[in-house]
Amino acid sequence: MAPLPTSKEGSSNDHTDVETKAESEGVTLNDTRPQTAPTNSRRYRKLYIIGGAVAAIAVVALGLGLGLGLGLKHKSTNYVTTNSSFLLDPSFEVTSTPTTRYYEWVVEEVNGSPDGFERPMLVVNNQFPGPLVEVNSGDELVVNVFNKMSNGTTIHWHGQLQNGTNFMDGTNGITQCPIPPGMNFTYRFTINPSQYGTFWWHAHASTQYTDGIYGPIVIHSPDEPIYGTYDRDALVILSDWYHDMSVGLLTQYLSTSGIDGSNYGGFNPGAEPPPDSGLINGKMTGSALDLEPNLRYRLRLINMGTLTQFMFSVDEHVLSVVEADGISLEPVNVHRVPIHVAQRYSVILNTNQTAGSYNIRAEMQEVCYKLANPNLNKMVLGTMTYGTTPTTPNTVDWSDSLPQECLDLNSTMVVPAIPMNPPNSTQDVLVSMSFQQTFDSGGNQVLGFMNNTSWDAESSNPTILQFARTGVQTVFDSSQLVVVNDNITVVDLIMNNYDDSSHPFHLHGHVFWILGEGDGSYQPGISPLSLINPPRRDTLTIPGYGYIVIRFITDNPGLWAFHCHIGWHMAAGLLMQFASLPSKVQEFVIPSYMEQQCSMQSGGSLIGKRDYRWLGLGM
Ligand SMILES: [Cu+2]
Repeated sequence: MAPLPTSKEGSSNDHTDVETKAESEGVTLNDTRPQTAPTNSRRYRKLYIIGGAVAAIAVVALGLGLGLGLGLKHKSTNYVTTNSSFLLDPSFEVTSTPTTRYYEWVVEEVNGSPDGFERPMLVVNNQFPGPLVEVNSGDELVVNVFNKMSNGTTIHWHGQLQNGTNFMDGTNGITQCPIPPGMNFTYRFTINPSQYGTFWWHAHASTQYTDGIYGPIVIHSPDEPIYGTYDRDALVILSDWYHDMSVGLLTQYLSTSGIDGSNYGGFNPGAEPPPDSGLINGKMTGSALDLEPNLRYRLRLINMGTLTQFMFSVDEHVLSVVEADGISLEPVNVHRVPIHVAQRYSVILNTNQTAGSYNIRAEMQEVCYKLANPNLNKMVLGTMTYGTTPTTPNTVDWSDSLPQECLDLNSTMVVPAIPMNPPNSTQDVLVSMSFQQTFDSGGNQVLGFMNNTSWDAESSNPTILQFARTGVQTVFDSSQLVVVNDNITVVDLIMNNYDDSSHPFHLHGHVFWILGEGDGSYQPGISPLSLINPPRRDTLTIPGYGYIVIRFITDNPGLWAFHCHIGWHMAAGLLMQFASLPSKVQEFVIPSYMEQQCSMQSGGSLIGKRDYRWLGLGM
């Protein structure tokens, strides 16, 4: 293994170190804005001393607040949802000159009530949804994450290629061990100069992100084909929401009696916990976009939910789809956009209709669930207003019928603006995904399987460290399905879905071509494949009892998860890995504190057996 760096990043077990570091970089705690690197000019130095003093006062205040508090387990409802923050600052400088952007994040448990029901939730810097990461292509991103929760966590940067920095991918049990309570981990990586568009970050340990640890990433670039074709940027974050902490729901979901306690008499085994509500920009009601008339707005739609596909629309406004998962598209006009978990779309909306307030609709596609919640209000509404004072809209929904349910936007509508044909494949990887009843725990436990493997996070022995220690490895624990390629290979990943539901699958560290998808099993030589500028994405939905064929190149060294992004399903085992160029993994300079933090997991022994047991709050 390569020599370990001497940096103290991420090694502290006391927040003081974080603050010292923050001060030395001119960052004040609780300042959630990105910080560019301070210069040596006197002006900056002065600001920076003041900043340090403010931070010191903040630290003392925080210490007093925590140490001499009233013994309340959670803070009161103090998370932030500021609607104006969902409109991006038009003065952000879009440039191809890279800089370093620093963020200081504190992850903790607070009480909140996004849908009116108060519950404990997990948040970054007291914000929900979490802080915006706004960068230019090629920038270096440094995020120091301090874990103030009582359980471990990791943060994953969804859609980031992490070329050469796989160990910053933030995937529990694969590229990292959970950051232990009271410790921090500094994520430091370069945004790929060729990447731009709409992304997000989220916790990647068990189902933890379901409880609120997520936020947007916007990458600007003058090279983006749609750059300059719109006037303003706005975020539209969609998510489903539960009234209980996910760990309790997960435990019940994976128990032999299932989510209803009886597995529906065996009638509906494996039914996922249905959400209690849906949110637009962190609110069930009252989310507002106050816009200016006669401008072209780029709405960046991100589904940060756990289970739900949404159908998004704005009354009386045609949406021009121009981006899917960071890939610019030939614009296509639609009334509604289906968006599954972890996917992103940008749509251009022109505020050129009669001045007024209009309904924003995010309709939860409850029909895709195995189990419905009779109390769920499926139609989540927000208000878009321009040219007048906001009022409750009385606009009506589009009258045309919904597109096919539970599937992605038709691939004929996802045409990359920069055409790229895939190279010929050199390897077929055939995978089946299914849910099966197992008798592991003496009863009928329903788990997810990729081929014959139901994944479980190796939270103290992530696969990246296994490779870093031993080089090319081909034998793994029974809970790990790993496809190893130590040469650059063009992989056709062919997956058949033996489950009746559709599933949004995400491949870490890659943009793949979608060659084909359809009903039934893939038939070699018969199922049609598209090789001329096929859609490129990082997350696609495999149809129920259907198949997909995606192609990608194993030229990015590291351990890359390929998994269903429905939180419950990943935790139930629907995850496999690609180990690309493992000889290069051995050369990675992995921060020494990663090993240190791994050795702290439950005394350093393998956790095994479904990671919810130790991620559980008070369990
Ligand atoms: Cu799934």
